[in-house]
Amino acid sequence: MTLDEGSQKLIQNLYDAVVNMDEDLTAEMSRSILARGIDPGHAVKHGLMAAMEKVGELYAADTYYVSELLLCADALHAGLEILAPHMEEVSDGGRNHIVIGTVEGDIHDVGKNLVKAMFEATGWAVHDLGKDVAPERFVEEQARTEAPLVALSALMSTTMLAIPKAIKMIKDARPDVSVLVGGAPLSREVAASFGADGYAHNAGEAIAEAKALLARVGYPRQK
Ligand code: B12
Repeated sequence: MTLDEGSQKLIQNLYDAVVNMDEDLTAEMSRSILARGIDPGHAVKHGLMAAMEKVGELYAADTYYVSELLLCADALHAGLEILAPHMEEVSDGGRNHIVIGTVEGDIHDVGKNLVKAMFEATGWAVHDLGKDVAPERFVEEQARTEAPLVALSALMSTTMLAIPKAIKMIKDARPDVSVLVGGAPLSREVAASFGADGYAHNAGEAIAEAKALLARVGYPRQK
């Protein structure tokens, strides 16, 4: 999509507002973007999500710390609340469902919440079980929602061992359900050895991986 100069400036301002932890300005820019008729999906991708990638880099470089990360995530959510309901994928009624949570024993949820926000921003119906989630809860929620995909997050080398246990319970109950995993101590190789169907290194890659998983099993509501 080609944007005029004024629209490009608005997307840049949206990006800057998130990186600068300015929740109010993020909301204001999001409203201006809608008022100007800019595609909200484009604004989410090139404004909000691009900004969170930058925030991730600043965090990795020790320029930002956890408190900054959380404030940026607040700004991201303020923007998503305004833009996401106007996205095409959300309004067409054929949403894909996903169950997500941080595994048992683990209370880290910043990364999981970013992944959740990314799914929401791209039109998925997300059933978030929160953190420190017992494996049975994943099984129950999958059965309740009939979600074809379950996503597990683990941030510690100790708690990632809860992943294979949860995968076994989920697959024992429903062998056709796909499981996507992620979190800092994991890699594609480790994920595969745990029996996961998919792995993604970050929130951006999670969407493409999820779509590929659903396409592989021919899920009917796949876009
Ligand atoms: C913030 C933080 C905390 C916060 C958590 C706040 C919260 N609400 O989440 C607090 C202070 C509470 C905390 C507590 C603890 N922490 Co801590 N914590 C961290 C820290 C500094 C950052 C984690 C984070 O938020 N990263 C930012 C997010 C954006 O990145 P991310 O989580 O990796 O997520 C991205 C990807 O991994 C991926 N992803 C994540 N989940 C998923 C899921 C799916 C499905 C997919 C596809 C992708 C995906 O996408 C995300 C976005 O791009 C890390 C150090 C570090 N550098 O990672 C330590 C760290 C994880 N913590 C650690 C420890 C040891 C603890 C404690 C045990 C400390 C203690 N002694 O009490 C407790 C844990 C208690 C428990 N039972 O869980 C260790 C773990 C070591 C290990 N064994 O592996 C680390 C690595 C610090 C260290 N170097 O020692 N912690």
